[in-house]
Amino acid sequence: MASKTTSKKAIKNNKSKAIKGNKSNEIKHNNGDNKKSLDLEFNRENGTDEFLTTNQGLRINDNQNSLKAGERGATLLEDFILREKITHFDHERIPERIVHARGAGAHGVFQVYDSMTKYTKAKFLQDPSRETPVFVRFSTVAGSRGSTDLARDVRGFAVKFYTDEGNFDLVGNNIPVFFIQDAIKFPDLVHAVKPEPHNQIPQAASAHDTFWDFISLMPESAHMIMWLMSDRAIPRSYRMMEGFGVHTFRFVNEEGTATFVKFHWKPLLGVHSVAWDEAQKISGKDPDFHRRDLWEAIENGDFPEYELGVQLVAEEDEHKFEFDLLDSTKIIPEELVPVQRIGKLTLNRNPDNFFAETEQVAFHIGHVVSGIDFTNDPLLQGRLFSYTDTQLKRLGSPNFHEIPINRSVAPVHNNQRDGHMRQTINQGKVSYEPNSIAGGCPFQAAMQDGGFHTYEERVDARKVRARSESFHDHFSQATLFYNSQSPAEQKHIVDALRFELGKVEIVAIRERMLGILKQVDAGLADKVAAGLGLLVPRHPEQPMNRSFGADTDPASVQPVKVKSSIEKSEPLSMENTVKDTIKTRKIAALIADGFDGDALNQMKKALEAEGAMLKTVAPKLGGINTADGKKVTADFSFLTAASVLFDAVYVPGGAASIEMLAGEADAYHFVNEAFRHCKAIAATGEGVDFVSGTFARKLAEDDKAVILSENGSKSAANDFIKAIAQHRNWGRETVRKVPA
Ligand code: HDE
Repeated sequence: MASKTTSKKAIKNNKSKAIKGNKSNEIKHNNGDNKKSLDLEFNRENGTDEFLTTNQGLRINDNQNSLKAGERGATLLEDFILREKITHFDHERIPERIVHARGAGAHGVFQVYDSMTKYTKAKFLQDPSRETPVFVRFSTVAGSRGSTDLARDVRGFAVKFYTDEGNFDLVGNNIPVFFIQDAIKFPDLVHAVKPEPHNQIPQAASAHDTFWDFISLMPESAHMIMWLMSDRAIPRSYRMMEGFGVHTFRFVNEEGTATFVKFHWKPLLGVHSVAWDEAQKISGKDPDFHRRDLWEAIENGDFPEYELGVQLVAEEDEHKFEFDLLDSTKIIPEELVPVQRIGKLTLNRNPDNFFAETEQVAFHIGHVVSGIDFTNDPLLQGRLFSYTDTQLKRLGSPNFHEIPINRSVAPVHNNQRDGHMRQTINQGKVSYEPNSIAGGCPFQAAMQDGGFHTYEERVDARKVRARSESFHDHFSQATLFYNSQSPAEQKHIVDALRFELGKVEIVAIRERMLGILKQVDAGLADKVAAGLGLLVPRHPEQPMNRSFGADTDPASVQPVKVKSSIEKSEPLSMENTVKDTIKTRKIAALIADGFDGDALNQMKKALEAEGAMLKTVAPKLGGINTADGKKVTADFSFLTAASVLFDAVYVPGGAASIEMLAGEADAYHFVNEAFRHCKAIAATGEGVDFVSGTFARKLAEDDKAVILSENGSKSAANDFIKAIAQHRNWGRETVRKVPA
């Protein structure tokens, strides 16, 4: 080990020696070659061609019978194999995340397009040829670990970048704002939304009294509520939703110049959602819908892709907006500061083991690298405390960073020692600094060696418990969001509010919420009130704002509505998203014996050429005969599939097939429900009769998403593809009603 001398030269020599000589697990984690990628090989185990053993490596001879005093006798305490197995089993669970318990993870890579050196010295944002490994975990927030994927909820979008300079975690959501402005309100918010404490009902749902009681008293949540009641809260797929860092962060460059930055993830497949009725049905038919969708896409090689976007604001422009950059209930409208797309995230590998990776991954907003720094956003500041604290509870030890999925690929050297489940075998007798015995190792790093140097923000203030007046506008961006929605999206918000408040039992809470909605948009409040059989209160209850202490005069902190400099923001509406691709979309073809095999093949080819998938659904599983006697294996039966699990439906011809389908209530329901959920429907040959028969009189002539072609022309496939790319024909909702 290091010599006892403390001369500068000796220290320098020892520095390189110390790093090279390290035999700890970090290096082994990288397969011993110090390669800077996330390589979990060392920890993998699959038992192939191996004997069954105990945890001590002893080969097990009988895994079927415990050790007994005679064949019919009592089990013996001596049975160390039984005890080891059962004990391990008894301890298999760890506490679920207090929020974001339900999730799905994936590995991938991130690559920057152009060097961001002008703004940040973060190395992973410098070199376009460099691939940085990442692990991403998507989640819902309110539900427990086994709850449905399709709850109306915010989605977590947490990304761990394993950079050469240490881990950077971008722990974001699919909604760019948050309910509250100050971290001190977070436990209240979460208590309010979680199942009610007396009976643990409802699971994974905000539609209950305590949530709306809290929200109706927290007008600062108005903007977030607009997003939560919009279709953003019921995504079609994790692959088709945006992500946001929410808070304003700082980039810092080599010169020490800081720039405010908001992070965005933009999915290349666009932002798409399902219908609320559909979401509820999916929750029953396939509660793992999003998890499965992500898994299957990656297994199929359809790697989900998102571009990293940044909105950059110079330090000197901090106060030029009508909102406060430190207020997490506000966005920076893209019209004011455009989003620059600076790199791409590709998810290309499923985890090997859900528990080891997706469950044990520990994100923390405080995991940053040099070149990325915080702001004083009071929500962000509180999060800086919470994430380490929660990992200690959940993973049970301060050594959670040593769990393979959490390990930095940059070597870790410090004087932290011991604790539960320590993996690293630290060598030598020195575990303190300064020291001379280890030659001063490990050393502090100067800034030019990548040492993290906190941005030196000027602070000159009184110590207060208060909120800045610049945080008092609670409604203008809620209104901006509502105004930016298409008519169909606005209608969905009204319906969602009617649903949620309709489930609230205490009428006073409903009324108080109407008072809040009135501040957002009087028309919106009226529509919701009509659905609830109530009137919008003329004078919303005062004071609504509870964001002040006991000694503050409520009149001095009333919420205000600042005039927004823009009235509409296009990127806020999903109407304006990517709609030129059907890549990875799942289309059902309804078939029965005697179906037109050629028509199905043609359609399949056309859809697959565009990157979509066609799956057959039949009255039974197994072989289904085409009209000319060939056999096709059905992918699903009407029992194992439902229209809510598909993006579109196609009914090929074949007289016998159609006759058989005509006797299947589920086949009718399939098409009717697809129609109700505004999906594209195509039929060729005799399939046209079937589709027409389902809601013949109700079919709008001008519905471009229903393609009927008796002779099965090629243009039918083209029109079908165009209609699927539109995602949904939401306009249908208001003109045609279908009982499904
Ligand atoms: Fe979190 N949040 N959060 N949060 N959060 C957690 O950490 C917390 C907030 C977010 O997939 C917890 O490991 C506080 C905003 C995601 O593992 C916990 C506050 C945003 C995930 C916690 C917030 C998030 C979490 C629970 C208010 C979007 C899942 C388990 C001050 C920018 C990460 C855990 C994963 C998880 C605390 C607000 C995103 C308790 C105190 C705002 C995506 O530490």
